[in-house]
Amino acid sequence: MEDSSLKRFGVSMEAHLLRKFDRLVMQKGYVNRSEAVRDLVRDALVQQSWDKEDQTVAGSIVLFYNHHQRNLLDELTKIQHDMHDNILATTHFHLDHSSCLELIIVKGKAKEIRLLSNKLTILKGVEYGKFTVAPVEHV
Ligand code: NI
Repeated sequence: MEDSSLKRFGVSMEAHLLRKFDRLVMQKGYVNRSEAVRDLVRDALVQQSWDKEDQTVAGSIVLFYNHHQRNLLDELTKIQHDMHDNILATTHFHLDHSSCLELIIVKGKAKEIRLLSNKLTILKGVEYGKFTVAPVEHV
């Protein structure tokens, strides 16, 4: 059984860093600093832990790309078909004449999902790729 009782601890940081942190707390709509710190810690733990273990994760891969790039659409399709077991959904948005945004919802073993994300984001023509997953089990 996890101990979920609240414990207090002191944190020291430079005044300018604290000012920036307080701005972040406000912008993100946290009730207070504690809530923001808890969120940051959870996030850091997820990032630190999920890729080391053979656990099931779920999340999204967001890709921005130029669809005029030669072979890119074929490559994107081929990779996703090769790993269809790990892909729950793919949604494509045409942003303007040449830019596309693709949202891929993924689920599977952390290692496999990481591989899938790497294969997609390194493709020539993919200008930006953002990969966000969390373990399916409670952290
Ligand atoms: Ni498009």
